[in-house]
Amino acid sequence: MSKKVSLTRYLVEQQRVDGLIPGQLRLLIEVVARACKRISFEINKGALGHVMGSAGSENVQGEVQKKLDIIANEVLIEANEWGGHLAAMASEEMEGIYVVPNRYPQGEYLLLFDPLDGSSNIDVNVSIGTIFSVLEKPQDHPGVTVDDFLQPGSKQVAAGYCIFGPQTTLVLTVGDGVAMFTLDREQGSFILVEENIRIPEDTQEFSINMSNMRHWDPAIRRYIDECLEGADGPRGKNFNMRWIASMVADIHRILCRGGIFMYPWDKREPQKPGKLRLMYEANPMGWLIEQAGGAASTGHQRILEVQPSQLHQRVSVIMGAKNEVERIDRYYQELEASG
Ligand code: P6P
Repeated sequence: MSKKVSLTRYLVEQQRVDGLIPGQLRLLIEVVARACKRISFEINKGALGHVMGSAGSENVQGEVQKKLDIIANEVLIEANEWGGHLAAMASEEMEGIYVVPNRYPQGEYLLLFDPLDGSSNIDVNVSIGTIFSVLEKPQDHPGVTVDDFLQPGSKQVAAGYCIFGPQTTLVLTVGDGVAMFTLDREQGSFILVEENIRIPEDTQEFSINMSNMRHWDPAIRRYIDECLEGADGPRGKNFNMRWIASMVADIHRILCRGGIFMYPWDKREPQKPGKLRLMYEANPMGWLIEQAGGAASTGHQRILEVQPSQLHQRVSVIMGAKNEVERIDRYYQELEASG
């Protein structure tokens, strides 16, 4: 019977090995994991828990909020505000930052999250997830403002997601590879199931919303056309396509079996760089993908090097198999060179 390594034991042992997880960060990760467990239980109630459907309100993005969006946001805020490990939080569901109230001690970390990504899938019982990213609060001034959050993804000290599907699985990096923990519902704890996850540098499976094809940039159109030409075309191999329309589920598949995920800029809203959010979707997912040996690009630069100017800014997302991402980057460069 192989020993069961809990999330707590993994974090303590990692701390001994590489010192990447100071006490406050370990507490933060464990609190986020406990909040994800609570969110999982709420989701699993489904219609029996009266948590399905719309909340009748809109979020800062102008999107209809699902009841579970709001529940997940509240669970994460309430779980994290009193522990003394955080200075402030930012969420897709809140316009401004949430500064830890004065009645609680302030910590040195900033937590950002999409409390429930893919929520359009809630009512049809498709996997959804919580995405989180951790930054250090700048120590050169007292207090905390939204500007303290505007750090590139390369400054993250922890990132991960919890996917709520057939299993509830937490996926985490602190900069020393990617590990996966599945919730043992009998014990109520997350148990290590995989570590040192690696994404193959090549793939035959792409993930994109094909209904947007007529709106794509020519570089993306060239890449997908070549994939569709299959073995008879320039790629010399056939491709499969998957699109779950839940970023957490699509990225989880790539971490488990490889592939490339794209939500690129398109001309439907040309003033927006993309649909997905930089700070609490692309940055955490991009770091996980890189830590697993993949690449994460906007088509023009490494996602983790984008200097944020706004908390909820969007970004073009191309991430997964390293050689495929680099191919698409080349197609963008060739397009620009051709004017
Ligand atoms: P579309 C979910 O709403 C989300 O933000 C991501 O999780 C997902 O990848 C994308 O939007 C799906 O967008 O346009 O295909 O519905």
